[in-house]
Parts: sequence; structure tokens; C-alpha cells
Amino acid sequence: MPDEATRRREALRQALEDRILVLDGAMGTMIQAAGPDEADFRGDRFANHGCALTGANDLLCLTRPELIRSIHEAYLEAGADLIETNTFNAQAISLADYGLEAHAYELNVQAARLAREVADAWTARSPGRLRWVLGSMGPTNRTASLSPDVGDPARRDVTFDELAAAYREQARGLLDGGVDGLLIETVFDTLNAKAAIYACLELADERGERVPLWISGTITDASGRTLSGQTVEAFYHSIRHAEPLCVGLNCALGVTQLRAYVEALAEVADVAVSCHPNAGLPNAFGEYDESPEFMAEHVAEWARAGFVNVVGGCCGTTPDHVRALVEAVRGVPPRTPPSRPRRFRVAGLEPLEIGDDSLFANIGERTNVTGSARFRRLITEGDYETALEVARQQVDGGAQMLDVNMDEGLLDSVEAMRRFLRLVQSEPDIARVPIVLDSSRWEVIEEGLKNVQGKCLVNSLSLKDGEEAFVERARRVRRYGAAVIVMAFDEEGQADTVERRVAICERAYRLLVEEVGFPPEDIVFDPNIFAVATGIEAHRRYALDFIEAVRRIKAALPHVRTSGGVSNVSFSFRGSPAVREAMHAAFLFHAIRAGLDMAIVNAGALPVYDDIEPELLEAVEDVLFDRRDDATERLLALAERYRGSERAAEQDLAWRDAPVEERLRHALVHGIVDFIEEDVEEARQARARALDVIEGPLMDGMNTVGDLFGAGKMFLPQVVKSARVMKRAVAHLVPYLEAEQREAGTPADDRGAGRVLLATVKGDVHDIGKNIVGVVLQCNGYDVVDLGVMVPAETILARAREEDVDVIGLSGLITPSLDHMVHVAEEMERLGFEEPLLIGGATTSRRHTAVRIEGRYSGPTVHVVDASRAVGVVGALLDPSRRDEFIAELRELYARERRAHEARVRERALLPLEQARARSFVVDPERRPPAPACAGVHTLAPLPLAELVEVIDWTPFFHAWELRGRFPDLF
Ligand code: THG
Repeated sequence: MPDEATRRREALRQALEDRILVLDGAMGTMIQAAGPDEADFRGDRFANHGCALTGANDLLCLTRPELIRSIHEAYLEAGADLIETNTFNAQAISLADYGLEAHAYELNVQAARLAREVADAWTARSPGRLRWVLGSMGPTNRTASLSPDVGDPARRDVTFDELAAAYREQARGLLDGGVDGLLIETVFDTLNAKAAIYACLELADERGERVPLWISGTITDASGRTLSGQTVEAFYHSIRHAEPLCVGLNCALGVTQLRAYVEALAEVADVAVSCHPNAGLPNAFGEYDESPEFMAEHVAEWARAGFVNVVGGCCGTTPDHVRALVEAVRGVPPRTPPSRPRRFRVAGLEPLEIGDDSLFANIGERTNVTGSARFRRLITEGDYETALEVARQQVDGGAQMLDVNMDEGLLDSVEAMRRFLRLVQSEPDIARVPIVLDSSRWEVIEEGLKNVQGKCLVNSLSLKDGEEAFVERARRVRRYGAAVIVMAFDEEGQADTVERRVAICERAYRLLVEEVGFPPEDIVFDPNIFAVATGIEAHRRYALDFIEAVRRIKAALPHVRTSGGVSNVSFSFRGSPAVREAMHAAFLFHAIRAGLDMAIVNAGALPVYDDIEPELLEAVEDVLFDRRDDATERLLALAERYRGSERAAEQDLAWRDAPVEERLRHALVHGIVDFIEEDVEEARQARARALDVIEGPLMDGMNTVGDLFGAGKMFLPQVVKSARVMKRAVAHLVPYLEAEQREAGTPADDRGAGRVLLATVKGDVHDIGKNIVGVVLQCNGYDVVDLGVMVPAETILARAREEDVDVIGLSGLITPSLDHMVHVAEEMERLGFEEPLLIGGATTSRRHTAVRIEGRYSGPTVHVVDASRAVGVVGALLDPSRRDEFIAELRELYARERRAHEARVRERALLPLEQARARSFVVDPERRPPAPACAGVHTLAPLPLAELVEVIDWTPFFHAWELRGRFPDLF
């Protein structure tokens, strides 16, 4: 490549760090304004073309080059730093509409040359200031993830391979014509974009060039998702492998509607961020109304808020818009991309992140033709609809990813993989979770990669066929943008000692990281779970050795994750589900403590560790830990007793004899719905009010669930079941609660004693606590506006205005919710709210509220410890005679909390390291909660953690960055 071009690309990278750059505005609007007619489109060259060409805008580069040149001129004259080639539709797939597909390459070369000439002329006039050309690559007129036919959801208009071929040709033309980068834009389907990325990466590799890629997605409506259903964060995870120079959003919405999404993108993207919005939404006449001033005013605010590195315009914008944008961002420093920690991140329609010690993830195993006789039958019989239900059950049962395996001798596995995954993509409840592509055949995995828009996990690669094949496939996996499971398997076979397991993983790690450039956080090692208690001497240490291998791999190989197929361990006990499930729960309990990050499990069928009968647990752990020579015999003998019996948790009805409070707790912990109505009814009749049942035994039961989850003794699938029981219990009580409310006297108007908005914040789906608060408030005469779960800040605040609420209550159970709450508080401040803000949910605390939230919002901010306090708090806030005093006391309390916090931080900082260690549970492995409860992402551990947090401000949990700086080795 000529030096001049390399220098320009380097200068572009540098310029993005130095200032906010301005991209040009719409090409289409300008062409329309010039009003070319059919003869213009045709020119001499296409005078005899077989079909009408009006609207084939890209063709004008050949037939009316002076028009396109003048548009580029106008934008550069307005001050744009970057112009886009007139090639939005110039690939064979879209050009086929005009019978122009044969001219794709030529069109791109010409368009690039044209833009290059104009840009270079401007650069020559002011050599200190470069102008760059981006090759525009639109989304095509077909979509790879959606069916064109409602009757056949597995149908597609276009395949990944067709898209990749068309994009490849387009990219080749653009590069040959001299563009400085490729802009894959207006991405409404991430699978289309992934095909474009695949083509561009492959081409760049072949040309030996480092081609800057720029990827810009489109949010199509107020759902905040792409047309194909991804959230902004899931979209970013899915295209991150392009290592883009810049990622952005464009088109579809105007500035006002786009703000929240640009902000969300700016939060997750560790590269430059761009935005080129429409001039508003098209009006009834298809025109765009937002004026240059209006647009510039908003964009200036984004720039000052630090959201953007590049701004520009899309449909409806003109040189005047660009001129206004140039003024708006002049002198405003560009956003500094955050450096994000290396984390395992995959995505379906929604993102999934696994951080250090933060989250253990279940992968549903049942969508596997070799692992489930039922699923195999459904697939071989072609009953895909019922097969989809198997997937749905896994996700409903708490699976956070889905393992899909079609390896069956008599099946066309490639076709089955394609068909099933396409169907999954059309079910939003299932497609929500990332897909694990499980096959021992590369063609099947590759077919999977070509049919899923999200970021998948490939299961698996190994050194079985030697280094060359391994490296080659890993390169391809990377180009498709997937993470990878590597099995501890090499040319000699599958590793079955700790040493071989670790050695193979180390070798694979070096190859992946050093030779392929694979990001270590995208690597998951599976050091082989084999069956124990097989009667074969050599198998006795299999479980122990797996766990030890996990420990060593995590210690030796930075940033990697570990996984395993848990049901393998219990193969010897087929026919005895109770024993198998006990083995799985016990195995997981210990493996997670050793650092296991994810596992392929039967998500609906994991008993609670503490529930395993002590005798069975001991026998199971004797086997898993190889504690006795006769461990297998003893477990087999015990299994006889369980053989054919129902599952452990359900078989024994002795719990029915306990007092009703105990029964309710039992039902909640074990997720048993069978008796819930009768038990709740019994409890209700023994109490004065239905509300007392919620505030008493049901809340107690949920607290037990919280404790067990916090201690790693329950897993997310089980907590999901508990939530169902709770919902059924509350549903039974609702009519009584309503009657009590009526008796208490219906308030004068429908606002009741006041109107309270409740929402579980964005990113969080947990709503039991919030629902209870809602019920309790309603029973006390308040009008509750419940927005449900996963509610973005802008929705919360828009509805709060609309409904004119008196109080806003935010709920959340997982740690990232804390940040979202801070964000809502900041937004309330920015938008001039004054209403009280209530904070509640398992990860929230008075300390966090005082230290991180209260200071961001001038209105009253209150942490509500549990649902039973909500009424008291809201009552005090809305009673004019008590309000001021209550708020003054609160402010004093929180100020004290902050001082105490600061004192603790200071004290820690002054403490000699040894003492800090001695006082800190963080460095004490025994007292450190196991993975699921650990801070970072998922935690429901209010109690043990709340106590422990008193001992030290645990960084990920409370974001105590101060400590991290001073005691780097503590964290
Ligand atoms: N590592 C990785 N991938 C894997 C495995 C692994 N994929 C496949 C497998 N192992 C994990 N999945 C399963 C799925 C089901 C069972 C075991 C492992 C299972 N099935 C019942 C049985 O065979 O008894 C079937 C019962 C039925 O037909 O319903 O146990 O280790 N990376």
C-alpha cells in the first residue's frame, strides 16, 4: 500500500483522539434535491439498459459524476472532516433490483476515486487539515436473520455466504479506489453486519492491509433495539471482533430519540463512538423537519456530556446541518473511550457477561440430540416446533445460554443446525440468550456461526488434529466473532490427569493468544468431566482432578474462563435421577468454589445443595472426592433405595407435617407450587390481614432463598422457580388485599393517597421485591404505576412526567443495577425533577445510596431496606406536616453515613497491609463467598455480604475505587 494512504489512516486514528470529527450529511437528500431524471441516471452508457434506473443513486457516480462531486464539495465546504462514498447500495444484492449487479466492483472503484479526488483537493488547500474518505457499505435490501414469510420462520431471503461475497466485492472496489476506511452502516440486522465484517477481515488479511473498519447500527424504534431485536450492548459485543476504529449509531430516529442509545453505546464501547442521526423522523410527507439549529443544540449537549468522537448527519440532513454541527462541537474535547476490563462477553438478543468472581452461568444441555432421547426423536421426526419448546423450557428454567448439538449419525446435521437456529432466532424469549454451538464437526459449527446474529460460543476446538488445524479454525472462529471452548484434548487423546489437562490448556492458550491473536477473555477451557463411580480404578479421581485442573488453569492462564459438561459425571447412575442430581449439585458446589465459571447442565433439574439428605450427600461426596475405597459400592447401595423414585426434592412429603410457616418456606426454597394456594390460605385465615402473610412468612421464605443463593447453595434456575412460587402465592392473596383496601376506604380520586411509580431498572429482570412493594403500597391506598422490569431511564422519567407521579421507586437485584440507579438519579437532576427517589432491592444499601446516589440528585433520596418499610417512607414523604422534618433527618443520616464511609476508607488506607489482610475477608479464602454471591454481576446476597461489607468495602460491590488504588494486591 502506498505510504501516503498509511499516513492518512494513522492521522485519522490520531485525529479521533484529538478532537470531535464531523462526518458529512445525507447523500440521498441532496441527490433528490438536484432532481435527476431517468436520462440523467442512464447517461450515454446505460441508455439502452433493460429497466428503469431512476432511484439507482449509486449509478450516478458513473453517469453524473459532476453531481456527486458537487455534493462532496458542498459537505467539505460546510466543514466536514470525513465524507462517505456514494455507494450505500452498491453491492450486487441491492444492485440486482436495477439489473446492475455486474457493475458492482466498478461502481465502488469509481465512487471511491471521485470522493478521494475531492477530499484530496480540499486537503491540498489546507495541508494542516486532512479530509478522509469512508467507503459506505449499507445493509443491503435483504435481512439474514428474519424470515420474509410469516408462515415459514426458517426461510431466509439471503444467506451469510451471499452477503459476504457481495460485501467482499464492494470492499475490494472501495479499497482499490482509495478509501481510508470502510463504513458498515445502518446495521439493522447484526448478522448482515457480521457477514460484512467477515468479508472485510478476510480481504484485509489477503491484502496484508490494516483496514480501518467503522460500524454503525440503527435503532429502529422506541424499543431501543435493532430491527432484528438486539439491544445496543448485545450489538456491540457481537461486532467487537471487528476491532473497529469507531462504532456508532445512525439513521432511523432523530436526535431527541437517539440520545439514550448513544449514551448506552458510549458506556460500553472501548473505541471511538460516532452518531449520525436523521433530521428527525419523517413527517406525513416523508420529509425531515429538524432544523440545523435544533440538531446542533442536542448534539452539542452530547458532546459536552462526553458521548461522542464523531458526529454527522443521516437522512434529511444538508450542508447547513453539517455547518451547524461543526460549530456545535468546536473546541469540545472528544470522548475518551473507557478501558474496560477483559471479560467474557457473549450475546443473544441480550448481552451476557461473566467477570472475575462475578457470575456462574448455566448452559442448558437439553437441546442436544445425543444428550436427550426426547430431543433426538423430535428432531429426527422433524417436529421442530416441539423441539423449540425444549429450548424454551431450558431458558425459562434459568439457562443463561443454550447448548445446541445436532451430532447424530443419521441426521443431516448441517441442515438441522441451520433450521433449528433459524427457528430459535424468531423466538425472542429464546433468542434472548447466547447460543453455544456444540459439534465435533467443523462444518456444523460453521453453519451455526452463519445463522446466529449474536456472539456465540463455539463448543469446541481442540488440538486433536494438530496445531495447524487448530490455529486455522481458531482464526475462522475469530472472524465470525465467536468465543471458543477448548477441550483438553490433543494428538495423543483426551487428557485425564491434572498435569495433562493443564499442559494442553497452556499449549492451546499460547497458540491462541500469541499466534492467532485471540483475546484471552474469549477462551473457555473445558478440562473434561468424566464419569466417576464406574467401578474402574483409574476413574476414581476424575471429579477431583477436574476440579484441581480448573483451579490451576484459572491461576495459570490470565483472563480465561472454565466450563464442563456436568451431567457426564454421573453417567454411572442412569436410572436414578435423585442420585444423579445430588451428584450434579454437589459437584457444582465444589467446582464453582475452585473457579468454574460456567457449566452445561439440565437447567430445570438441580436440587438445592443443603437439601440433599445428609446420608446421600456424604456418599456422593465420598465418591466425588475419592474419600473411601468402598465409596462406589456404598453409593450404589444407596442408589438402589432411590431407584425409580421421583426426584429427591419432590419425593418426600414429610414437610407437609410442619407448621404452615415452615411449609411456605419449604415451598419457596424448593420451588414447589403444588400446595401453595392451600398453605397461603391457611396462613391468611390465621392472620388479621392478607398483607400480614406477605410481610411475615412469605418474606421470611424469600430471605432464606436469598441467603442460600448468597452462599452458593442455590443456583439461578432454582431462584427462578422460587420466584414463580412467590408469584402464585401473591396472586392468591390479591383479591383479599383488594378487599382490605376497599374496606380501608376508597380514596377520593384515583390517585389515592398518592401516586408511586415503580420500575426495575434497565438490565435487570428481577421483580419479586418490587411487586411486593407495589402490593403493599396499593393495600395502603396508594396508586401504583408499575413499569415492570428492564426499564430504561428515559422510559421511567417520561412516564413519571406523563402520570404526574409523586414518588419514583427503583428496584434492582444485580450489581450493575446500582450503576443504572445512579444514572437515573443523574438524569432526574439534569431534567429538573424534584420528586422523591426511592431505592430498593437486594444489592442496594443505605451506604451505596448515601455515597453514590444521594449526592447526584437534589430531590429527596431514600434507601428502603425492605418492602415493609415502603409504606412508612412514602407516608412520611407525602405528608406535608412531616415531610420536611423527615427529609432533614434523612439528609443528616446520609451525611453521617458518608462521613463514616470516608473514615473507613481513610482508616483502611492507613492500616499496614498485614492488618488490612487480617481484617479483610477478601483475602481469606474460607470466608470469601463462592462465585455466585461474589460481587461484580449477579448477587442476591444481602445478608452475609452486608455484614462482610462492614469489614471492608469490597471493591466490585461498592465500587470503592479508592481502595483499589491503594491496595492493588487485595483485589
Ligand atoms: N463438554 C463440552 N460440551 C459437552 C460436554 C462436555 N457437550 C455434550 C455433553 N458434554 C454435555 N451435555 C450433556 C447432555 C445430556 C447428558 C449429559 C451431558 C445426559 N443425558 C441423559 C443421559 O444420557 O443419561 C439423557 C437422558 C434423556 O434421554 O433425557 O446425561 O463435557 N464442552
